[in-house]
Amino acid sequence: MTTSDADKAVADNESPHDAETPAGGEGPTTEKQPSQRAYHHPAAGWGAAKSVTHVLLREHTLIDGPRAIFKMNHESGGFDCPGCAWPDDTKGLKLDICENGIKHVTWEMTPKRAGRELFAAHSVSELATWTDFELEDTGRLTEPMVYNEETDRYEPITWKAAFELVGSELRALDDPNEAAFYTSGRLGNEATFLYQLMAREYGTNNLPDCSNMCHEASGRALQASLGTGKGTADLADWESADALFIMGVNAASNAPRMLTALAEAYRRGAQIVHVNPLIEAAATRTIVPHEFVDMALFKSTRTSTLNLQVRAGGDMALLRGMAKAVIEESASDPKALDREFIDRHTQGFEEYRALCEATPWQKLERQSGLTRADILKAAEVYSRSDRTLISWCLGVSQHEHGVDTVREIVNLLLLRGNLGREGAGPSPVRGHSNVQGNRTCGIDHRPTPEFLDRLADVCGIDPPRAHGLDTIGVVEGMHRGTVKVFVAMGGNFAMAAPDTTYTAEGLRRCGLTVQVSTKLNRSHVIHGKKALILPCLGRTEKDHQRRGPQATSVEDSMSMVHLSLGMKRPASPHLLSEPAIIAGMARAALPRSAVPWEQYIEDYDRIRDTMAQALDGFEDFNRRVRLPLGFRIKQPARELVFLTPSGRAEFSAAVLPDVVPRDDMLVLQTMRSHDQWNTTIYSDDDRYRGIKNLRTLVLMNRADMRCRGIIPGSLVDITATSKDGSKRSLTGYRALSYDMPRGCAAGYMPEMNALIGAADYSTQSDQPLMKNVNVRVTPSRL
Ligand SMILES: Nc1nc2c(c(=O)[nH]1)N[C@H]1C(S)=C(S)[C@@H](COP(=O)(O)OP(=O)(O)OC[C@H]3O[C@@H](n4cnc5c(=O)[nH]c(N)nc54)[C@H](O)[C@@H]3O)O[C@H]1N2
Ligand SMILES: Nc1nc2c(c(=O)[nH]1)N[C@H]1C(S)=C(S)[C@@H](COP(=O)(O)OP(=O)(O)OC[C@H]3O[C@@H](n4cnc5c(=O)[nH]c(N)nc54)[C@H](O)[C@@H]3O)O[C@H]1N2
Ligand SMILES: [Mo]
Repeated sequence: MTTSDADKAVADNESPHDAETPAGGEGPTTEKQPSQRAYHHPAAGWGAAKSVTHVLLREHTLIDGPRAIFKMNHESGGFDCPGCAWPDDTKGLKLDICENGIKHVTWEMTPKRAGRELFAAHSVSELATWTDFELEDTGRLTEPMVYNEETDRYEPITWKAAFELVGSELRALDDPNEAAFYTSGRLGNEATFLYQLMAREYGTNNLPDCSNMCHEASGRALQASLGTGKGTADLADWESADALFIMGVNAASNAPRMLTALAEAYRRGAQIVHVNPLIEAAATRTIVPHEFVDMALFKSTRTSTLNLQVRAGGDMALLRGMAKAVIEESASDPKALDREFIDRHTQGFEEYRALCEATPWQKLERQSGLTRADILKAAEVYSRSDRTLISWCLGVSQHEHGVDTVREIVNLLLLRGNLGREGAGPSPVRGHSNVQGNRTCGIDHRPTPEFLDRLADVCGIDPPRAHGLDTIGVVEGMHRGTVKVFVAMGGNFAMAAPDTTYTAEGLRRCGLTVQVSTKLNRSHVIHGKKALILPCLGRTEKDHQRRGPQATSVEDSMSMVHLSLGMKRPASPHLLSEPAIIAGMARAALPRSAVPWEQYIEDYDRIRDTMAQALDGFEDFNRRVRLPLGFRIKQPARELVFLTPSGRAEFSAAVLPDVVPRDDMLVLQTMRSHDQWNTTIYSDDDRYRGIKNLRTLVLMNRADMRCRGIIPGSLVDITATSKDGSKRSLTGYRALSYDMPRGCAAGYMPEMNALIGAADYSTQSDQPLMKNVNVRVTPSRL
């Protein structure tokens, strides 16, 4: 069961966009015909190897590329793969690399340069007409640039003058809360610590980050249930679990190294249940990337024992159904529940049990989109397993009731004591390679009083106590005129945030926008009245400071912290490191600062010494981070210490939401293709889903197409209805039939952010509803 329209080439190639709605996000312009053809090969393996060679050739990095790759993720030295947050092998990593990590690294190492000549030759209005692929394809940024309104061009500026511009604009604000400091999850821990310190010494907690769009729901749910914002399982647990539930993640594309863990799990006889409206490549078979013998023999391993195609947002009903089945089973078999664990370590079980018992099967079937028999199959896998691990990503978190669903995951785990022991526990797959470290090191618009007290003590600052703005809040603030200066440490806010037009208007209303970046993107050409581009070193590059070469640390999805050391010559001699750029801005904005910014930059060990005092779990940071595999941040919930109000793990008892779409609506999810990294699009192909030369598409169930009079491969218009009743459309998208439950639809981010209204965020997590867009799809009026 994969794509149904095998071998079908689709005709026509008209311009896909509604003139009024700038979509952006496009991949390369192509004359090639779009096509859809079922993908029958195992994930990773030779398809991946071929694709890697293609990328290395295109980027002319055949020599440097492989050398860098062999340095990646090494236990002694080397840099951390910026591709994703999957942890490195606990046994000492040899060559667990993946196609997409390699693509990501070579993208940074491109020999192309976006220097001053580029900006002299093209006005910003002209650059704004380029596709996102074309913008990034200009190569690495080389020196600081400032926008000149008169010439409508970016022009070179010295670092000193650039910092002074940031400083004077920040000093001129009436209220520090008129500034916002965005982080994309690439930023290393040391820079992260300095960044939040600067914002807080300056006087604001306005620290929006990409996590607001990603795992905010997971963090809040785990905090409420277990008193920790993170998962408790580590890679060793993945290696010893005997049942793994993989929910709402496209692992073969977005966390490819998980394939290795899944193949190993299959070989040792573990059960692997994938829960996803789509059967993604990781739910089939793989050839483990570093097993060269298997590659040579085309020997693949299965990575799934059961696939459950839930309806969009139907996960919570499935989980509750499983809990109901386990509770029902306990009537005849008391061992079905771990009563001792429940009694000793949890709170709220009776209420949860009553809720499960009171929820009728019929409702669970309708809301999950699965049959009772399917739910019971999953429950049986769970009941028979001694060690269960549940993993999830955006398919769970980017929903209205993401927090309740993650709490339901924990509820289910608690029933059988799947916490605080080997092979068990919750294990969210994080996104950006250091997004988890960003939170640990202080990027949080809702910091706790304890965190701020300690920061004040250690750093001698007086941080503000009021909560700050998150991503949604910042865009709204820009519109109201209450956010005037926007600083972005990496990322591509203009494309990543929902409601593309509204976000763009917001950015344009700012007095100053500052983008610290490696490559040109949409957020540089949609800017405030004044605008700066500050180019920084990438993670692969050498960072030389006064006291020698510097490494920075990162934290992976499973709380392991280790050092990352760049080894390539910087793309330009004028680049500064991210810590140095932050220190430069901070010094200019805070001339009387209590923080020794210059000393910190001379030697990052000094930043780490301060972090060791200011942050929980970072004791003896400089020594421990130099251990061969780094160190694991202590995880109280893992030790069955729960920092919750009751001091126990707390069952939640949330009402099951109604997720069935009304009338002729569909629930649209916006996802990544195989060939993109968030807003960076490498090509218009999506190999594992069998799609070529097409991004302006919507995948639908064939029956849903038929009853709307839509012919597979034809053009359609998509109209979304926002929570506030406003409507947004994309026209001329191509509808393809795909194996997924009725009522669901899927297309690509970031293009489809144009459909998501500013009001469309979860009331539980304030997370934009990126997997939960209510749309009507109709034959195109084009
Ligand atoms: N190569 C590569 N790697 C990446 C990224 C990248 O862009 N490219 N991005 C990184 C980042 S920042 C992140 S956050 C992660 C994102 O990793 P993913 O979460 O895999 O990201 P998406 O592509 O949005 O895919 C969402 C998945 O959830 C499924 N899904 C959608 N709705 C539902 C639902 O209601 N229930 C269930 N059970 N499943 C659902 C979709 O079918 C899809 O498989 O990946 C990280 N790694
Ligand atoms: N509709 C929809 N929208 C989504 C999502 C979705 O699933 N659907 N997913 C959301 C998620 S999970 C996330 S994480 C966000 C991603 O949001 P962001 O993190 O804001 O976006 P990215 O595309 O990852 O950022 C890419 C840019 O980062 C810069 N960059 C790359 N490396 C470095 C570096 O080392 N340092 C610095 N300073 N800059 C660097 C480059 O200039 C590049 O253009 O998007 C969100 N948006
Ligand atoms: Mo993310």
